[in-house]
Amino acid sequence: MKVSSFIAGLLPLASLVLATPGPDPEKAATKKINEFEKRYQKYIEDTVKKRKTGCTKKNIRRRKEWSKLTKPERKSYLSAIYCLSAKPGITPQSVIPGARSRFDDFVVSHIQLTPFVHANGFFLAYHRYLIWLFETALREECGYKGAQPYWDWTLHWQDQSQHPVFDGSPSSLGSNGQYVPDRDPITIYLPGPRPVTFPPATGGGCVSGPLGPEKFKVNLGPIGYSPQGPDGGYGYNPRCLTRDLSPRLSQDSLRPRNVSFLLESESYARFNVNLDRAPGGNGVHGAGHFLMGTVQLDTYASPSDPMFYLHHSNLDRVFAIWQGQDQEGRTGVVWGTRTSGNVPPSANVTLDTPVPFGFVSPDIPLRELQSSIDGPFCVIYE
Ligand SMILES: [Cu+2]
Repeated sequence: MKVSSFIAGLLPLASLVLATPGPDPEKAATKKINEFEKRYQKYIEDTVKKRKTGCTKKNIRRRKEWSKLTKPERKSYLSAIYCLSAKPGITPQSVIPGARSRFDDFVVSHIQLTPFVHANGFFLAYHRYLIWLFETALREECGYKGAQPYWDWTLHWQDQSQHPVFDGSPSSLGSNGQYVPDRDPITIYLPGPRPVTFPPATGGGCVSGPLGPEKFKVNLGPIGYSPQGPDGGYGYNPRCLTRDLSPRLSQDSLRPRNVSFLLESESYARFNVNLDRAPGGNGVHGAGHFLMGTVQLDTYASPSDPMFYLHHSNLDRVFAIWQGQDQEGRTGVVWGTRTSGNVPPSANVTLDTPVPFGFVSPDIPLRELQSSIDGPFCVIYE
């Protein structure tokens, strides 16, 4: 080889080595998120510290990231999930014949209300209160002492199977599903937008660990894709919990940059739109469901996997952080209509519009479900 061509061959390599590394955009986004989070936490702590009644420093529920819980705390959350799944529910079998437990009552609320509480004016308030009700049931009916944990998608955005919540150990919420080859893609039918198709990913079968087939069952659905379960997915369809983790969906939509993009939304309307739509991918809401595959692709019965509550708590956390940048200006604001994706078209919501919950709670006016430390709520995300 001639010396000149040898040097020419090295040039691209040299330019790689010599290029000064630019700032890592994900690190910069994480820093931004942390700043937003600190400002929010300071606001909440300062506010509840001054209060003598209502939501105070004493009774506030401190929600933590799953990996920040001690192993005994994680196991006590699991025990409460088992307890709720073993308790009789309040859903009339004449209405939803497949519901079998208190755990299923919350799945039923979501099934019945899916066409009215997504991509619309009720979305954030409905899910905020559903989590609160679920957490309250774990505490008051199953002796759970802690708060609802959350799953910060950005910690392992490159590969969620690395998150301790999915490691399949006795202190996890189960593993990825066992790999099942040669599966068909799943096409989901959402109320509102066009159908979306998801190719099979890295799992597809039953999870192992604490939510494995011998310890936990999914009773309802599928409803949002075919083949549906018996009675259109409302019938009794006991089966193992499955998952199908997709690193690609996570990498596309759950990077720190996606979260900082959402937190930078300048209006409530923008924040709502950005939850479900982001440049280059899905919004963080959809992506968090979709990347888990199978059960989480069924919009209706998605609370059948306890991960639903960890995902939605993190979404609620991002909402609370966004509100905490300007609590006065960002509570008491409304946007959107009463139907999912406004299909069929419906009236705009107002602060007086009752938010529906089905059997798990009476309807509650939207104005009472606005702030994470007023009305029924008393929560801080640590
Ligand atoms: Cu939902």
